[in-house]
Amino acid sequence: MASTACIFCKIVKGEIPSFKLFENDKVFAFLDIQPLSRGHALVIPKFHGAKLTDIPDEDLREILPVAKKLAQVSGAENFNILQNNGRIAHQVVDHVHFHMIPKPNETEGLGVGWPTQ
Ligand code: IU
Repeated sequence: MASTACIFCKIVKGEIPSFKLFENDKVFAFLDIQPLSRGHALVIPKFHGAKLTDIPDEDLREILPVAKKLAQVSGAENFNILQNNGRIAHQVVDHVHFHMIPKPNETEGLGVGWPTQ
């Protein structure tokens, strides 16, 4: 299930530190280490698979509600949910991950209960 070589599996197991935002039996969420904006989060299945097509539905269906909650907590009115599959599609880490990328503007507040990055 978990891959010993996978960096995101190591993050899930706590072998590599991360800023954890959420965890349950199937899902783990943490702040991206190279954020495109403040609050840029990654939501991943604990099940190891490189591409969306490798992940069982029962694990996948737990992901979007977490991404939705993180978007709500971020306070961002504008945000992207992004998920890349394969090098040509800009996937760098071969463990499925959904980006939640807040798109702040000058008027909306970001950072309700969130760290400064
Ligand atoms: P991509 O969809 O595979 O291109 O995105 C990979 C993301 O994983 C990218 O935004 C990295 O900053 C992020 N990341 C991370 O948060 N922690 C890590 O240890 C590694 C990559 I490696």
